[in-house]
Amino acid sequence: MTTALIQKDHQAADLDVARIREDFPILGRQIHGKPLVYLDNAATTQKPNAVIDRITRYYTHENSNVHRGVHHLSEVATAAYEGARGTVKRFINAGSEKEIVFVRGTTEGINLVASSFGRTNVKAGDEILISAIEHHSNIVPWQMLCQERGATLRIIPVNDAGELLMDQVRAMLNERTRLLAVGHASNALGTINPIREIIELAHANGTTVLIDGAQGVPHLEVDVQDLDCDFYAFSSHKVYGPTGIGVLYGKEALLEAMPPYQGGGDMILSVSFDKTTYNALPYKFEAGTPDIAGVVGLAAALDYVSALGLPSIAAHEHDLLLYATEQLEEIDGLRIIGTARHKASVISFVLEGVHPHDIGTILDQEGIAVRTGHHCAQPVMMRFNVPATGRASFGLYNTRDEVDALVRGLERVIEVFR
Ligand code: 7TS
Repeated sequence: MTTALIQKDHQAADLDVARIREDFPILGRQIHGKPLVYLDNAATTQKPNAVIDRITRYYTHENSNVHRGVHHLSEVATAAYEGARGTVKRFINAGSEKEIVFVRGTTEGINLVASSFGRTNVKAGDEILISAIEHHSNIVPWQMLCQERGATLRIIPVNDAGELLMDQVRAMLNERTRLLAVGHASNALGTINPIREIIELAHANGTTVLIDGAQGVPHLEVDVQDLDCDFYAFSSHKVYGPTGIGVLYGKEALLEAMPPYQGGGDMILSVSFDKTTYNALPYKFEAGTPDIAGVVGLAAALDYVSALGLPSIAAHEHDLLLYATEQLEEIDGLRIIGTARHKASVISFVLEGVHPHDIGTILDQEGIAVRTGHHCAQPVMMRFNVPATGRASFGLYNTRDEVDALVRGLERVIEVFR
């Protein structure tokens, strides 16, 4: 064992995973008569009691609409909702609560920027730069925008390990590049991108930067001021919070200059048939009754993660990544797709002679949940010349025993199909 690995083990021991697992009621379930081994955390994470109970408390004690009534419950709900905005601000170290916009998730955050920032700033002949390993939600909104504006979408290539070619980033940035949008970490390969360097290069070129943080926030400490990104989007459900809610961080000056994304209640100051004036940030971008329960649930999730500490979580997940990589590499005919030096706890793989879908089905019978398919990243599959992969992705509650279960499950797959 290398010194680095031993160090990681030491840090990983910070996390009392056996106790932590008791916080997640679903982990006690049996699936097809076997204990659940949940290794699909990149798709969505399970929820701790702290989140489930917080949502129950909201609906049993606090439910009301926000920013409206003077009655007690409306004040309580508004305080909870706006308090959660403060929690998010602190979690990603934003400069102001005005910079925290609640959206449905990463997808909506990116669409908001494509629609509002894109339509006002991107014109015919301009270029938008993304990478070859993006999730569809960081591809399609830009394609739609480019089509509408007559702009060009350009793709930063990756090497065979799945790492962005940084000399290409330098070469592709030019006076026409309005926006660069890349993932913090890839959901299909696990690659952690050097976003600090990318942001610096883009800014030196006068290019605005959006980071798709869907796979960043659950695993890495994020300080948006330190990174100096212009936009950062993430989803609550991938960081142990509820589904249907997420965050778009944007620098105040940029958000201030952007037109609303949707019209409706809450986003206005005054409406008449002649003229409507818009509300201040961040409300300008939060039309309609928001997902109040989702927002307070998200804050509970971020508090939960903060209490454990992202450095400890990251060390534990890194230990699982190294252990699982070693174990999987031992399996005859198994090939890992995505071998970047810096990886989040995601392992994509193919097994010679077995379709990934069949891997998923057999593992499911053993109670093991992995994702199989293209992971909403079809261009990644094309780049690596595979139709699909199996993917195990680890969260803070996973264990080495579960990695062993995965390995036994894959041996069973081989028995059945070879
Ligand atoms: N970006 C990345 C990098 C993602 O991994 C995902 C979801 C999204 C954006 C979209 O997030 P949403 O919450 O708006 O849907 N990724 C996955 C996945 O890997 N398996 O299921 C969803």
